[in-house]
Amino acid sequence: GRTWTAVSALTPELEGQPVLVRARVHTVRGKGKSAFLVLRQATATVQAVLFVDDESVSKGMVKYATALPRESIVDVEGSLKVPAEPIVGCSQSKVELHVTGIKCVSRAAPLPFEVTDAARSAEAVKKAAEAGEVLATVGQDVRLDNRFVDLRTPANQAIFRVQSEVCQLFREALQRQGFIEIHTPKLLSGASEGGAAVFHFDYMGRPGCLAQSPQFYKQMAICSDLGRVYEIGPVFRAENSYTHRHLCEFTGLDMEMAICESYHEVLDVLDALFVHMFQGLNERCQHELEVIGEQYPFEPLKFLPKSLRLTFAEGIQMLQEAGYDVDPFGDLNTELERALGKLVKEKYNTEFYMLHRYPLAIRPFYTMPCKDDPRYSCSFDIFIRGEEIISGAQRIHDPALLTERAQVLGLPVETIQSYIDSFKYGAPPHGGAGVGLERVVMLFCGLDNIRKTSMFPRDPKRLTP
Ligand code: ATP
Ligand code: AMO
Repeated sequence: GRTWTAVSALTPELEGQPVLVRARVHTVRGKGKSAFLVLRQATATVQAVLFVDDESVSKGMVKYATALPRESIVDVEGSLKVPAEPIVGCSQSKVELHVTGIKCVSRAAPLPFEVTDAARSAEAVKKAAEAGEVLATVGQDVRLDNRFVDLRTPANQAIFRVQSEVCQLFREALQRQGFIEIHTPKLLSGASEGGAAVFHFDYMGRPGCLAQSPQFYKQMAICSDLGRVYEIGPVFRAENSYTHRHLCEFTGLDMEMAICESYHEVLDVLDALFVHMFQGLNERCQHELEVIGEQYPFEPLKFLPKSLRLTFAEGIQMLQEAGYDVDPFGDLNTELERALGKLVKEKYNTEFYMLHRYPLAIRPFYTMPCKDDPRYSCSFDIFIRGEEIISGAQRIHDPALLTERAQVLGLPVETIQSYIDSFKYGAPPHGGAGVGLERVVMLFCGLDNIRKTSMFPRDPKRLTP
């Protein structure tokens, strides 16, 4: 076969050599006897030129190249030259591809929008407006309706590389700490996180539910002596509210482990895991984070080498001292979470922190009550930039107490009997947590909407593409 070169590998060292690339037509400009194309492969771009005066280039070829629709895929042969001046706007600015042959592999139909318009930052649009120029932008719904085109913008290319690295770092850190990866069923007979937000479906004539979390199964894995487990998998929630941070399908990063004394052992694992993850992202995704910042500017996340732990009561006190009227046994709404995030940042100089010992009444039925004060629970939430990314707890491993808690919270015990029974035959004390992947990426990168970090988002209004 022929030798293909990646656009990102087109550097001055290859000057004079013949190269063959397959890339998209990013932009085209015809200028009489010449044509200038910017070719793009993911985020790498290079200028390709055709001159009629070159011996292998005909008038017809220049005309053909000039008429190529943007986003078409072409095979281009040519030789690499080093231009006198760097090419402004191309990632491979120090070289230019002098074309000797060009063939369209896949012709693009008229586009729903220009990729360059979708890639524009709000800042650039504002600056242009101040100078009296109107730059086109593309609305979120139009972008999502054509997500396969939208994903081609540099920021989107970078976001999903960061997302992949989050999963990689999650796996790495947990494997290193003796966890094994498991896969639990997503077709269930009942709700695992309370009935409200569950999707029902027909399972061979019986009622079925889509998993709202791997909660029951990761716990049963601990009862089966698997010790330390984690899962990366889909989570389904029939959230009938249209917010910036809720999806109807998201990716859960779940972990569960046997513990000796307390849920702080789980927090220790999560602390090491997330510090490893943030450092890893800053090191391995430096370029991607810059590219995201060019369209959506953000400040790097502030975190401490050892993460801050505050009790829920301490958090409430901080809010009260700042003048907020808060119920010490109620849940924090989005606004209060953000307010507390701001206070914590001012006082402790971190945007990543753990809040633990939540009131029992606002936690799921499987949460272990505190021994010293049963109004509280052995549970925690973890926040980035004032928004929740993780929930977790020590679990109840006594079947009698579990049944009692389910009854108190009004759950249909018969639908979860097999789960409760799994604790009857000797169950180790254990705890764990669930992390929302899309939220981690959104908040690490300071993005304003979870749809930006979901490849094909599902929300109450959207089931396609
Ligand atoms: P968890 O299920 O662990 O609480 P979550 O982030 O999905 O995770 P929710 O229980 O859905 O949390 O909501 C947490 C907080 O976010 C709630 O206390 C609520 O005030 C707020 N919230 C949830 N939905 C909305 C909404 N549609 N609009 C505004 N705030 C919301
Ligand atoms: P929880 O319901 O808090 O806990 O979910 C865990 C984490 O998942 C993310 N998340 C969501 N992300 C996008 N869209 C949603 N609708 C959504 N809902 C939740 C959040 C949240 O912190 N079984 C427990 C976890 C455990 O205790 O192990 C659970 O599901 O980042």
